[in-house]
Amino acid sequence: MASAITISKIMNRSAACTRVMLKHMQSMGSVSTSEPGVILSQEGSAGIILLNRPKALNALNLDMARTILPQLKEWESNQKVSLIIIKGVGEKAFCAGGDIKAVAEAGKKKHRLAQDFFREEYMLDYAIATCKIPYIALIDGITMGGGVGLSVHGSFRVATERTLFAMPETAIGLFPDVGGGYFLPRLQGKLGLYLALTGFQLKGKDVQHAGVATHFVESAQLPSLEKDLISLSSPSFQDVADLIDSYHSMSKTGRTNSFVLAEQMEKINCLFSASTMEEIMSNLEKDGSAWSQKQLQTLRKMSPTSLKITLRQLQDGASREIAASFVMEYRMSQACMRGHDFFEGVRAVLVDRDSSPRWKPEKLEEVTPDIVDSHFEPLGDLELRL
Ligand code: QUE
Repeated sequence: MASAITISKIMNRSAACTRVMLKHMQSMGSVSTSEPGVILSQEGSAGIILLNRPKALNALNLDMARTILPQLKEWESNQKVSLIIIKGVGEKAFCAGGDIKAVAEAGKKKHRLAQDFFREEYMLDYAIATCKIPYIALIDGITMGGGVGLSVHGSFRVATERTLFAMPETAIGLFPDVGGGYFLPRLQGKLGLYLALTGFQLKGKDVQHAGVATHFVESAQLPSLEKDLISLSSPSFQDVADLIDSYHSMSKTGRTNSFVLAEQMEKINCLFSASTMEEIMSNLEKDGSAWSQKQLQTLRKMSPTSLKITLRQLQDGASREIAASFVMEYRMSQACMRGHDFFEGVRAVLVDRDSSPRWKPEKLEEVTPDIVDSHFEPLGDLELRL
């Protein structure tokens, strides 16, 4: 009897232990829960990627990237699959970013996840950018950071009235990665740099005005669009474009509205065309308008190191091929893992949520050219190879 109690106690304890371990491993993204983070399926001639972490706003983790990449490659060479659709579960988000909290935890402990996550995320983004068949991202809801990487490089990006776009990484001591160095400097004028430095959010139709989305369709029409896409037989890029165009033309939302930043574009192009962060700040100070004051307030909250490396990233990325841009960003990501601000930014914004990060260095002037350069140094054996 006594021994039975002991055994049951031990068994209980070991079950509790297993539960704790499992929970820990799940939080590290190394074990899949019963509910998969991403669901891959094939319907008609369409490969469908469904991001399935609604409670985490469908944020991308390493498991999801590892599941999607080989399937994307397989569909690309599969004669029976002629297009790929990616979407998110739930009404709130397409994909709110990467699972940055897990990456920060891993980075602090020098765990491999901090190397692997960025590498495999960028490999996936690059595969999307070079996908040989039409890739259609239905960005219905929050689309930030990592979610932008899963959509903006695809051939078709459909925004809805619920789309909320941002590259907010300078607020967490990071930089607008996932190919931001490539796509942001290719938006009109200095818009991309403005979005990158300030994390400004674009909504709905404006996401298409900016060129982040190729089309705008009301969210209520998406199920019908999806059905029609799936029904296309051996469609070309042009067939897909024609179909999405027809939905786009049917949309009544904001057809006459102008771009939310239309009135500011002249100032953005002028004040953000300086070649250093200090000059951009002094341009805004000299301009002195209410709008410029507001931008200064925003920029002063961001990591000074992030601001400077982001400026350099977009300056360099403007003349790079997309592959070279990802290689550069991987170097930057690993430099951020060696530094201070990323961990502090994640603490302040995502963990403690006190919105009071203490950046090091604290002032733009203290971020020396050597510090900036150190974010762009090659990584030897650890380089991203595409
Ligand atoms: C700035 C950011 C991110 C952010 C918030 C910021 C970011 C990111 C997330 C995020 C959101 C939802 C999640 C998650 C992460 O929030 O990059 O795991 O479920 O990924 O102010 O850069």
